[in-house]
Formats: sequence, structure tokens, C-alpha cells
Amino acid sequence: MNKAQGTIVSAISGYYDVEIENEVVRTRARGVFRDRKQKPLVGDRVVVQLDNQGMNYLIEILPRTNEIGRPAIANVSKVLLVISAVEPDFSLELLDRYLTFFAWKNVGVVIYLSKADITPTEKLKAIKCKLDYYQKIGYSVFEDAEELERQLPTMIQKDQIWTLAGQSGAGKSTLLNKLENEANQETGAISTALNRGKHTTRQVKLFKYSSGFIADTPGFSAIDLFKIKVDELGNYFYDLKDASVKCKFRRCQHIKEPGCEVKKLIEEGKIAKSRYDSYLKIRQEISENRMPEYLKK
Ligand SMILES: Nc1nc2c(ncn2[C@@H]2O[C@H](COP(=O)(O)OP(=O)(O)OP(=O)(O)O)[C@@H](O)[C@H]2O)c(=O)[nH]1
Ligand SMILES: [Mg+2]
Ligand SMILES: [Zn+2]
Repeated sequence: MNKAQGTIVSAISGYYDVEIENEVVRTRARGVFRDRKQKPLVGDRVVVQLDNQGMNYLIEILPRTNEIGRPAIANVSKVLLVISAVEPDFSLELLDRYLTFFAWKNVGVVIYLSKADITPTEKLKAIKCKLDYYQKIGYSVFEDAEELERQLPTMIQKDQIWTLAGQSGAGKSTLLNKLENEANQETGAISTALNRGKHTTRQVKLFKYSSGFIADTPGFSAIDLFKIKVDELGNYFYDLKDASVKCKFRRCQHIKEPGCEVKKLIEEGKIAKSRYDSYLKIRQEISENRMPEYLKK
């Protein structure tokens, strides 16, 4: 019997498909994981015991660098965040929530604006103008799928796992199909009555792309920011954080403290007011502990 190392690309009812040097083998997890309450995740680097009798066993999970979302994906290097200009409507607050969440998870984000093709010119112009600000504070922003398609292969480093994120209906699977023709992911029209997606993608799945992987996901719709400590929230707004070194108080929360650089830069129009609004809103949610019921347990 021989052993090999690979990456879990999908998990379906107790079976784990593991990519090993460009081939995918179906495996089952050894009972030992259950005993240890360890659950293999898509994205996990694993050791597989290849058996000639037709059954391959997953025998070891290598240490994870991180674990994101529900359903979770492991070892994420970067997030490709899909934000729609329309259908569902563009929302700066939603964008800030995603960015805060991934900053807290310590993974970088590349932003892609979808549905520019069906957005009225004036509206698109206004959105692009808002996104310019995000570019300015350090995020890569793509407003054009072709440009993303050109650059992405060189941005993904060997064996890296990138994951798609964004609300249902934003166009994650559509983008993946465009990037990787063989992905063949199902896409679904959004509900016109609710202007919302229908949760078409239900499972996390990795696809080979360039020298690494891209994951399609159900989109991390329940972004829980509630585990963030309230006085650390500002660290995850990079623009606020950069400014805060000049705040008079070292642990300034940018609320009512005198000598607050953040507030000064907002007055001067150098920090987007919408960012501050998002910060205050999330801060309030956290401090009032308005945590959804399912997270309280
Ligand atoms: N015109 C236009 N339609 C798009 C674009 N991207 C996605 N769509 C459409 O939007 C709908 C939703 O796209 P999906 O790719 O299924 O969205 P998703 O983000 O994967 O959604 P979930 O799987 O539910 O999380 C589909 O009808 C797509 O054809 C785009 O850039 N332009
Ligand atoms: Mg999808
Ligand atoms: Zn301050």
C-alpha cells in the first residue's frame, strides 16, 4: 500500500475527493477522525492511503492555516469577493461587512464588480467612483471580467487556494465558469420579486485554476462579525487603522475622543464617511451583543 499527499476538493456524504498530482481519487475518512471530533474540510491538505482493492482512505489531516465560513473551507490564501452592481443591488455596507470579516480572518481580498453590463451608465459611474476609494486604501478592484481573467493566473501562486465569496446571486459561479470553462457550475437566475439570489450553489468545491485552486462556495452569507472584540474592530478597517497612529490616544475608538485623526480625515473628505458609518454600525451590533440566536450556543 502506498501513501500520497493531496488536497480535498469536495466532500459529499462521507466521501472526500482528493486531488493528488492532477488526479482525483475518492476516499473515505478513517474512524479516528470521528473519535477525535475532527472533520475533514474542503481545502484540507491530507495524506491518503491508496489501496488496490478499490478503497482509498484518508488517514491524516495536515495542520490548517485557517478555516473560514459555514460550510467551512480550509487553508484559504485569498478571497475573490464578487459584489454585484445591480441584482442584487450594490451595497457599501455589505461590502464593508465582507471586508471586515476577511480582515479579521487575516486573508487578503480581491474585489470583482459583477453585472456592470446590465447597470445604467450613471449608476455604474457612481459605483466605480466609490470603488476607487477601496483601491486607494489597498484593495485590488476589478470591474471587468476580461481584465480579471488576464491577471488572475499570475496572481494565484502555486498550490494556493482562493475562494469566491459574496452574496447569493452576485455571480460567483458565473465568474468561475468564465475563468475555468470546465468548471460547469450551475448558476441560477435571481428572484425578481425579492431581488435576491436563490442559493444555487450549496457546497464548497475546489477547481484547479492556473497553478492553484479556486473554490466556489455558497457565499459566506451568514457573516458573523460578532466574535470580533469591540475595541479591535478598528484594526480591520485598514483606512481607519492607518489614520489611528496619529490619534491622540493610542487606543482611540474614534467616537468622542479628542485629537482623533480619523474624525479629522473624515471632515477633510480623505476617509469615506460610509466607511465610518459601517464601522459605527458594526461596532454597535457587537457591543450590544446583537448576536443571532444560532451563534449564541
Ligand atoms: N448580465 C449579467 N448577469 C450575470 C452576471 N453574473 C451573473 N449573472 C447572472 O446572475 C444570476 C446569478 O448568478 P450565479 O453565478 O448563479 O450567482 P452565485 O453568486 O453563484 O449565487 P449562489 O450560488 O446562489 O450563491 C445568473 O442568472 C447569472 O446568469 C454578469 O456579470 N452579468
Ligand atoms: Mg453559485
Ligand atoms: Zn481616533
